[in-house]
Amino acid sequence: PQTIYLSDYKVPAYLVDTVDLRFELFEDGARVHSTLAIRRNPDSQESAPPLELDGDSLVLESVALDGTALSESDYENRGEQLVIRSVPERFSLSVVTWIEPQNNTRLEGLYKSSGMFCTQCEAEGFRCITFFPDRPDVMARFRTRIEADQKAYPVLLSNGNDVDRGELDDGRHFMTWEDPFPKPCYLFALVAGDLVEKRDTFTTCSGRDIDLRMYVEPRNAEKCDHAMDSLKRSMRWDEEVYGREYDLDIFMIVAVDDFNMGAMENKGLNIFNSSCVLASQETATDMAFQRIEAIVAHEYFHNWSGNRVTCRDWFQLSLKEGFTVFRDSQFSADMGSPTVKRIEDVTLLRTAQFAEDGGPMAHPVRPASYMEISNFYTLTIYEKGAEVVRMIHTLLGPELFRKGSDLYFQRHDGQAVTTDDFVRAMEDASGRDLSQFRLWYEQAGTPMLTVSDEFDEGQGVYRLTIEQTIPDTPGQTNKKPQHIPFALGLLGSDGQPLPLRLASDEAEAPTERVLELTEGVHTFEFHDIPSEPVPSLLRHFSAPVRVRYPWTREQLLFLMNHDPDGFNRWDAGQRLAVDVIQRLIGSPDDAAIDPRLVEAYRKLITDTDLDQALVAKMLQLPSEAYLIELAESADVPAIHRARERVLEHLAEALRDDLVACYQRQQETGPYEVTPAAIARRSLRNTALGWLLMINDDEGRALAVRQLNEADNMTDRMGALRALVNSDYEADRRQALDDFYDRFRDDPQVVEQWFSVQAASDRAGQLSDIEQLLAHPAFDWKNPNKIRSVIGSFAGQNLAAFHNPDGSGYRFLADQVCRLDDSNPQIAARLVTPLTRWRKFAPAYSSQMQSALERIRDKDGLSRDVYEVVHKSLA
Ligand code: B3K
Ligand code: ZN
Repeated sequence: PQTIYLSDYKVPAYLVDTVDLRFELFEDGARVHSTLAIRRNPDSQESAPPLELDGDSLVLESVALDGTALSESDYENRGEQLVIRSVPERFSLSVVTWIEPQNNTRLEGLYKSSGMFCTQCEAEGFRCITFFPDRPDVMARFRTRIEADQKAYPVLLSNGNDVDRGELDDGRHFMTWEDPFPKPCYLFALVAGDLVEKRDTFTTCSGRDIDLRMYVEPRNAEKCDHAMDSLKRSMRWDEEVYGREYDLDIFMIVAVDDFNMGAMENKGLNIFNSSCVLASQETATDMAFQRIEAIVAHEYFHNWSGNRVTCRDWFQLSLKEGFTVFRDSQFSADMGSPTVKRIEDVTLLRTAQFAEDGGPMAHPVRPASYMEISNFYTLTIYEKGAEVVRMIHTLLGPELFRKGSDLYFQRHDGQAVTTDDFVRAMEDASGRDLSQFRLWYEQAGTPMLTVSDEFDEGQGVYRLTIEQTIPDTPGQTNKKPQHIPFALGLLGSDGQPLPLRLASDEAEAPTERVLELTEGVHTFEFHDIPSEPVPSLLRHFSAPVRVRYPWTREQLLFLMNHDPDGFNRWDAGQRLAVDVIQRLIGSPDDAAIDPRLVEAYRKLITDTDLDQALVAKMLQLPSEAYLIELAESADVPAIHRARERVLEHLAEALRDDLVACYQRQQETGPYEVTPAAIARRSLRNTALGWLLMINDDEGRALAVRQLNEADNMTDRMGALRALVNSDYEADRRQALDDFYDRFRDDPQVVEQWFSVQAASDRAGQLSDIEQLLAHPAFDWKNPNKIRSVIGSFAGQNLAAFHNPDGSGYRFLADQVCRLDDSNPQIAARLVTPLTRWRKFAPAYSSQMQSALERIRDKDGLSRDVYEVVHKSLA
């Protein structure tokens, strides 16, 4: 496979003004008629370049130029490209292709899912539909006519407004859609199926009524309300916070069962993975409700950050993804608890994105090269990209940031632009110089900040020294220091925040400051400090960096109790727990568990004055994945045992408090998805899980009762998970069987049922996983099922996956090879846990390496998997 470089970017030689599409949909295939209005790009330097159109898996039926059929000598069909050597300055090109959506298992382009036709064109799926300059800087106005059997496909949808419809012979009908906004072809969408429609309306800030429509299979008709409400909240929020009004008259959402990703922001016609949009109290957990709200918002926000202003090329992917993730996380923070949302975002970043940034696939937020763009929809592009935008927000402050985003949208509306254009708009609106800040887009790797301090009692001066280093990553060494906003506070011995005086004569000093690090080493002096303070570093996680500082356990306990920044209170608890667990790894000495940790947790469980949403988060011990990320040379079974020992120790010591906490949190009113209610359920289910860890019979009885009486999926799943992870084997079996019988007809719930087993060290040993793969509800063509069994096993059931005999690795390699032919995008994603092989102790890493080699040696490896495996072994 070829490597594509950003430095090779050239403007397109030809532009497309309009695209006229006609789809004839049949059971044995689809005929696509496309007519393009094409002209030479005045900005292109090339003289009389050939016309080159991208194509993939297309059967070419005919080509005509300005109405005259071309013969095969007039063009060259190279399979992946259709080349016409000589064309006029301006012309119309008509191409007819034949495709087979019913056999499309890659789920890119036009394919079938549960009997309906649907599309996924980002990044390069449109070329699987027809020949086209498939690059985001070619923006055209689309008109789409869909023809299909009326009975099987009563609903026919595409982007924009419906402008015509009618009946045809043989029981067929058609519908025509027109999208007035020029767009890149990756935002094209088509849906045809037997779907029910749910309607609502939204009145925009300028008083326009927007028709909101959701399309789902009839059995899902009752699962649309939450997404619809989330959509309306998103539309209002984007008007209020970013001044962005919706632009078309219709906004549609469609739910599809077979989907490679979460959802897709096609103009006016968002397509969602069913699991990311459908919800009811009985079938979706609180986490699912929150995820749906966030994804609906994310896709909606793309209408401006992505669609109205799009990417020039795929190296700029974070332009739309990083910014839009930042926007959706601001939205979720506003809808719920900002501190909890920050904790969740940082947890994902520190476990998964830091691991990516420290591994063989590390790449900058704006990569310089790739082989397969599908491999670059990564945590770095999305989550680190969002952190980079957040840092601009922190450096500029909310008002200037808003000025910058207004300027960006106004200046680039209708254009395909770069991350540099985004930063320039922020600079121009604020007057700030972000030239050094741009390194965040260019340099990969997680910066490490090493912090040291000294207190000069005589002078009342506290000196803080911060050194920044950025590790080498593939292809990048000797990095330059980056511009890092570092928020901090200092706490006095009474726990009160101290004024931060950077000069001795500073009168009104704030108790929190954002220091700006730009050099390798900085020293800051704080004056009038009465006694040795406890520093609260990197508040709100103001930059995506690691911090090294020699915290004592006393300091961490102090911060857990006193830090006014909720995020840092949580973080202090995590650091303390990490320290306790790490001490235990490989040591059998139970007495080593610090009693102060137990007391800190007792306080969390018993003190009802604390913010319960934060308490629910603070009770979660650092995950195995995070402990692995922190380890030098990870021995996963040892990490797993140490963490379990701490959990069991805590559960035993706090047993009565846990029962009391469980009872106190009993639900009284009707089910609600509010931060307080979510926290209540989370606390209860945590208590239950801990009690079952120690085989507590009262806990077992509570779990069984909760399972039988639950009126919502959060409680049902909480009880099921607790039983599945317990030693009560008979109860576990019974609970799993009952659960399956009850929900066997609901694919989204069956996916949760698969996942809770595959992720469990009790119910998810390799032989169990093999049984799950043989289960009638498992489906090799459905990405959700693959993720819920294979993904959960390799990504969450870490002790089983890292079985010292290497069986987990070989298993994963086999599944990747099996999926490589049918769905390369999913296969490449599944490889991820193996790519981290260098992170593990030698006995493990050598076997992981062999598993990668086993995949490498498969015949006809896809470009997707090839890139990941070769880069990992390099
Ligand atoms: N933009 C889509 C991602 C599509 C990826 C295709 N390989 C979803 C999103 O980020 O909103
Ligand atoms: Zn997105």
